[in-house]
Amino acid sequence: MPLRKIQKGRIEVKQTSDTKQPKSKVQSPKSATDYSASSITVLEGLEAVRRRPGMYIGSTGAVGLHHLIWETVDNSIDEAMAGFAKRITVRLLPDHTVEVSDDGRGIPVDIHPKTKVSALETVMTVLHAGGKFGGEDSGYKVSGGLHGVGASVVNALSTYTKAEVHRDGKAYAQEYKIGVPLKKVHEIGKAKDTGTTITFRPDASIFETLDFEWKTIVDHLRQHTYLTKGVHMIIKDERGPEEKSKDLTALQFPNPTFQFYFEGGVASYVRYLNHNKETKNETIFSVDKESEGVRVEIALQYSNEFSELLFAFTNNTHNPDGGTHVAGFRTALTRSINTYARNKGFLKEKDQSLSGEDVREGLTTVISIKLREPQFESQTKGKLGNTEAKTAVEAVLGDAFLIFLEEHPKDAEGIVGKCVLSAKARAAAKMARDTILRKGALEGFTLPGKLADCSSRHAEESELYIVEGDSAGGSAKQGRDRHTQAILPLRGKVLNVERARLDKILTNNELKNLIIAMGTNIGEAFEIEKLRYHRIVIMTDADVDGAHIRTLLLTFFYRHFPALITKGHIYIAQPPLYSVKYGKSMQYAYNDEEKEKILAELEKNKSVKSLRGGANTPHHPPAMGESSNPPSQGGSGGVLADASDTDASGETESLVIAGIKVNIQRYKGLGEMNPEQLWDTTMDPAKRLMKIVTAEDAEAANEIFEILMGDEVEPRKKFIQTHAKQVQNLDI
Ligand code: 0RA
Repeated sequence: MPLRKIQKGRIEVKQTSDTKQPKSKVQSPKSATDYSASSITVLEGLEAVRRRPGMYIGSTGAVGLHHLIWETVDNSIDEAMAGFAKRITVRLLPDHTVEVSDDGRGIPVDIHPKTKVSALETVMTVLHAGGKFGGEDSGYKVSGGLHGVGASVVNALSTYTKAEVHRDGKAYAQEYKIGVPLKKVHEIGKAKDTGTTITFRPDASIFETLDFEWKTIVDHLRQHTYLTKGVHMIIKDERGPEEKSKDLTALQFPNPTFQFYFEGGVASYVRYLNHNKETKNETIFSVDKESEGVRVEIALQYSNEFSELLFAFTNNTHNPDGGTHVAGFRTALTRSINTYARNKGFLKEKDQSLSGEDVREGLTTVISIKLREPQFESQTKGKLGNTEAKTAVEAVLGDAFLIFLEEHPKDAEGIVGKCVLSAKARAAAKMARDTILRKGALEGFTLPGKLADCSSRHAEESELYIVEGDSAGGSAKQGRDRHTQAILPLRGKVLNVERARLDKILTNNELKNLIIAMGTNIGEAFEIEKLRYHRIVIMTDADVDGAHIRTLLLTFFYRHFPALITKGHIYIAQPPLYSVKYGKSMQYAYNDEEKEKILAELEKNKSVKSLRGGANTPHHPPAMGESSNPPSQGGSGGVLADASDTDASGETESLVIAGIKVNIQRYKGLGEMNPEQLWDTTMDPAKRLMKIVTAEDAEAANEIFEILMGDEVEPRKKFIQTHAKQVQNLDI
């Protein structure tokens, strides 16, 4: 199961008691049109939005702020889905202003019969005007059906908005101040093209921040471009230098213009998701069809992975918990592969069939459906509930996939061959597992002999340190808090689990010990309630081997214990890289920067006294007299060398500041620290720094694991070369 992608741009309707009260009320500006009864409703609507912005855009924080862009772009995407817009351009302008334009038909400007004002004005000022306005026969049948809903909300929450429409050879415009038109819609010139441009500046009295994040925008729009085949998405960062330099994510992308265009839609998305994998069917299967008023787009491709990767969307909103469309997909997939496999003689025995699990192994799928009235099981839209979605997806996929298999015999062979192999392997693994389980190998009572368990029986306060090597394990055992900290030393390289099946893992002693120590069991037998330690800490050396073992362990958790990651149980210890000894005092540095800082401080102060207190590091240095000698090189900890006679072997560096010798020791391994030092710098809960392992972005995490762990050598090499520095702080 892939970890879920946390959707940043999802509307979450929640109580908004914490939202800022707008400073300014909606008032009709003096220059505005004379308002009739209907404009009072308009003002009331705008007031409602400003009073409870959270109800409309989820929050008034950064997520809500970005929602303004999503809402605006969604309208242009609808126009693209209706077949009219081909290009959508999003520009970040100075002064926290955003411009979204498209080359669609342009929002109509003629007088709306009901409101007696221009249709454009209605779309921009009346809550929920868009959907009704579009109507059944406006060419929006299979769109989200929400056309224009967001425009008035964006307008109400902006101090300035401008709508410009090109239509019928003319250019029209209207400007607004916190949602209220400054003038009637008026002609501003001629136009050869058609389209709509909305410019807005969010209201600082509504939002906690006005800072847009380049990466968030690029990622969101990339995904939406995949879901809208044939649309060109252009994103430009034209903010002022100050705003731009505040956005750290923009600095990562030196190019301030992004262009996305995906001819294949969801098929392009699948190609992107699989780009580092070895695939089974070269031709990506894809279908785009309507059934029962539901538009169904599906693309899929098999790789030689073991896990499944599936992204499902309804009306362009990600549904991390799946729902009826996913259920329909699975039913049809299993059925059509079985039908094909049986007909072509892939299944030898008469009653043999492939299970859902067999046909999903190594499968990458994107499902995107559009329907009129989506119903979700939760307000966060995590899970789709419409039953017609199941029927529609089942019908569309069942037919199309069988035809695909018939028409692409080579791809079909790759797919069915992989499924049959999965079934065989699954049966073998089950047998092996059953045998092992029967033998009680994973039962909780036979805790591994190498585990130095803690005395506490309360999982909430218990920690398991996975330590690289027996010697570091020894230091950790002596230095730990026995009541709450357990130590499990691991010897040698952990099995590369990316490619390993469950049965192999269960015969690997190191991993078996770990699973038994954790108490949760694995695979179908996994029970998180049985977890014996709420914090599992990976503690490896600060060298290449350490980084490798850490990555292997992370892969192991990611592949086989994703719940431990999502529930925040996995941590990475942060041992220091250097000790800097100066006279009788010592400080630890956790990276090169810190070391330089400490040395700079020494230079500046030229006094031993000023060193004490350790303001340079987030950790407190040990008190005077307490294990302040650096350990001997390569020693197993415990034997202390006198700092004054260390040699210049490259592990220590000596310099003289203000007549006093400064010794810098680089810790290559945890084993070089004695138990007290290890406790002091890395394990003491009161002082230590630990990294929590999160998997916020399934796609990104998955990709890194694949690059680092997969079969392909080239991408791995490239990744390690480009990220050599950051890999030390791999935080997935
Ligand atoms: C309703 C009807 C028509 C166009 C639109 C809405 C429209 C809305 C937006 C919002 C952003 N871009 C847009 N482009 C178009 C057209 C009706 C017609 O011309 O027949």
